[in-house]
Amino acid sequence: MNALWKRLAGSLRKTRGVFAEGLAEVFTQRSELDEEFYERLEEVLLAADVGLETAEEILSRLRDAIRREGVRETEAARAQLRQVVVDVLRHGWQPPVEPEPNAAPHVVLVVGVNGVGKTTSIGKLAWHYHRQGRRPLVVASETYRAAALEQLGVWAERANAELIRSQPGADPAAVAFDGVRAAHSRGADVVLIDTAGRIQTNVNLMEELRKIRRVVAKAQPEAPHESLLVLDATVGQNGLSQARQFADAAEVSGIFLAKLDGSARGGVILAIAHALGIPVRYVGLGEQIDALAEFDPEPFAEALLEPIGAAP
Ligand SMILES: Nc1nc2c(ncn2[C@@H]2O[C@H](COP(=O)(O)OP(=O)(O)O)[C@@H](O)[C@H]2O)c(=O)[nH]1
Ligand SMILES: [Mg+2]
Repeated sequence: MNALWKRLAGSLRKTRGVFAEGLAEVFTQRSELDEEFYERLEEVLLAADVGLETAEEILSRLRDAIRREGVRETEAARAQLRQVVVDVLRHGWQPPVEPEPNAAPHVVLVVGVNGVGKTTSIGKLAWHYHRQGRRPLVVASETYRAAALEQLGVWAERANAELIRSQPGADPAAVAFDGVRAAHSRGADVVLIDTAGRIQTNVNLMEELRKIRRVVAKAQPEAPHESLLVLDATVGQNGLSQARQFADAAEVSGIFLAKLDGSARGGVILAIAHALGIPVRYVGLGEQIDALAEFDPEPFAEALLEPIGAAP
């Protein structure tokens, strides 16, 4: 946990700047747990883009815990806050579904709006699986743009993954089908399907996602095993409404929160956990191939809340 914590603390610099520093101020400068303490705390939560609804929930749980435990000192309140944050992050959380060895290929469909980090995140996931000794295969079901096909090709090569692609303009569902079949014939055991970016309000593109799902299930009955929605942490609360609409249309089973390193709004991870109940599975912590972490509530709570320079 220490290694992960150190890495998170470094990558989450921007959010920590708002969160950890703001909290340090609240907890050291205020000696009483009065109304002003809660107000200052709320300001810090909102500044990190936790969102009003989630911030109020956190404060209400904190008040309860403080009352219940008879806490009088701000330092002890800090421990209570940490526990409340862990509880919020645990809501709906499960570790990622790991592909079973020697089973049929584990199929992951990756969806989201344009530019959120889908292709990059697929590159990281392919590398993650490759490092575990799996045989990843990536599928370019984003067929509209030639540049997108090339970008995925570059990531596939870096990650030692096989690549299935077709001509620009091919039917995305047909390519996805071919990809899953190719995984069977080539002995790949993880299939990562890259889809074109789409706006959640575009009915045709949402219908296309449903078609991809149906066709993938024809290639392999229980697939896709996971539908990962990639969200961009730098857009903060806006990602939440994206997620709600995608969840309805695309049967999202997990979230990949990309660009958490470049965001001062990392508090949105609390809002996602609290409001959506869709598990955050992974976070993206940079543009490099290994800048990926599996989401785990406790080290994340530590990394978000602990004062700069402290170690758990
Ligand atoms: N800092 C940072 N940048 C990222 C991360 N993930 C993706 N990006 C960048 O976001 C931009 C869009 O990524 P891309 O994968 O092409 O998005 P897509 O359109 O959803 O496929 C690129 O410049 C990536 O390098 C991340 O975790 N951290
Ligand atoms: Mg892309």
